Amino acid sequence: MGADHAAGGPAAGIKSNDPCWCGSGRKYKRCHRGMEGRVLEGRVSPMLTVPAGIPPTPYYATGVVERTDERMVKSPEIIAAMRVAGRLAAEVLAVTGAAVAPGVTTDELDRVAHQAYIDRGMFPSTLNYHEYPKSICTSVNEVICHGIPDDRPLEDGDIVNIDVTGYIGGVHGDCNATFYVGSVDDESRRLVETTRECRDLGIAAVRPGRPISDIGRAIQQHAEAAGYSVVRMFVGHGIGQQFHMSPSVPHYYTPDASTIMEPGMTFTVEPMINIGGWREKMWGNGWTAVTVDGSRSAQFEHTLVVTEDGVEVLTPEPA
Ligand code: EYL
Ligand code: CO
Ligand code: CO
Repeated sequence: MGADHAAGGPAAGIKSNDPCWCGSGRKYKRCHRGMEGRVLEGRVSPMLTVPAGIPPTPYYATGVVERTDERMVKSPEIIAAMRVAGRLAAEVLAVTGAAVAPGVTTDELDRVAHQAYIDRGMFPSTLNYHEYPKSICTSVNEVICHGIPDDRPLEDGDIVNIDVTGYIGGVHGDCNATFYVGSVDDESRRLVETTRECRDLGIAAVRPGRPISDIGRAIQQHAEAAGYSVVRMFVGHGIGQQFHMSPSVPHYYTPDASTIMEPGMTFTVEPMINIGGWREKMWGNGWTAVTVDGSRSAQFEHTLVVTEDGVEVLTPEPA
């Protein structure tokens, strides 16, 4: 749509039933109305390589992910390895976030992150995961998640989520944060800060002996009190030797999330919060989700472990 036809934008005074300015032959209301200002799919550069000395993920060579019988409750040895992977992933996130600026493309952010993983001996977990082509996800404005880094330069006023997952010592560490590009409007800033609070309130609800549904209840309560909605299609996930596994961690309340939290369980909390409605649609690339209504969406993520008396964040922000 659109980019395949005429360049430019709507003439002043164009009406819903007028032919669209783009030359598609469709009515404006069935074509570009409401699409102005939205993020467009860009060009994706070739997959980067990783030096041979860094042990790859089990799926890197084929793009096919084999399930194993990994337990939700990890051994002390695995938790120790996840502490290392989590700390290093958080460093990669901070290094990449520091490169965010107007005019920088999301592909450039991917190259910064890719080198930061390598510098720390990590393999980028997303690389060829189900054939995903990049080392991070970059989700701009109304992109909810799984934005693929491309040639779109960041614009002053954008918000961009950077999602980092790295593999080292046989385990994954997964974290993300939303960053401001230049000067961002007050409503977008309120969205981003509320979303960070949602993540942290969800984490604060983690306690052994309680159901996972406590997490989504805390998040949904805070998001809706602020006038926002919680994305339903994407959830937090168990993590360890596998990137994604049980349990599923919804960010809204559902009695289905009845798994009781136990010391040693490791999973992510990664709420996606929208200014408008919670509904998503997928881009033609099959990976990227955007809000149906074009409203902005923000996200923050940590990997954590349930402890005897609460929770330990495995992806702490570097001091
Ligand atoms: C790859 C594979 C469809 C990621 C996460 C990259 C995306 C869409 C198929 C979850 C699931 C990151 O970081 C994640 N969660 O925090 N798939 C992911 N992909 C991908
Ligand atoms: Co992630
Ligand atoms: Co995740």
